[in-house]
Amino acid sequence: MVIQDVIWTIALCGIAIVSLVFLYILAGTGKAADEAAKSAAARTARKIQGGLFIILLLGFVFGTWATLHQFPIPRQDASLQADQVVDVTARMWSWKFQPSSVEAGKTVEFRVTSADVNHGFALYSPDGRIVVQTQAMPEYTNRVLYRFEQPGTYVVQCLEYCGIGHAPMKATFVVAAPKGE
Ligand SMILES: [Cu+2]
Repeated sequence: MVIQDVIWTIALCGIAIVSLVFLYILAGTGKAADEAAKSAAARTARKIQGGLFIILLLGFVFGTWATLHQFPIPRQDASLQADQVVDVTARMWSWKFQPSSVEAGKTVEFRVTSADVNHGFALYSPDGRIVVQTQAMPEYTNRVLYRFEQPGTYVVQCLEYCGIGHAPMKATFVVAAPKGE
């Protein structure tokens, strides 16, 4: 079980416990109010409240599942089996790539880490769109898989404020045209 699965399970158990406590309180307060008021209007209001709560709850559960069940970051413990691997090291205030260019049309695994503080690794395509983004963290390697379709000179920019040299912490990264087979 990887850390993401553990956190996911804990979060789901937490949501379940909070929901049960909510339902318990809702049921208890509803009964007391009903007995005190003895009115049909109070009962109807309680039913509407309960119904709305269940609809909201189901909506949140479904929304969470639908948006998170395909976690967008690859498993960090499995081999990504990329055609090319680039080691990225961030430090105040520069980037180091090993190697410094890749070939378009083949998968690339970026292994991103930091030699000092947290940095944000963002790779912009020649037309200015972010195509790869992850955190550069000290003593940890984040892995991202990407396949470049468009050759050209890409720009790397730090997206996590890291001191006086943060804004100019840029570099270029070359994606070469595919070599003929
Ligand atoms: Cu920075």
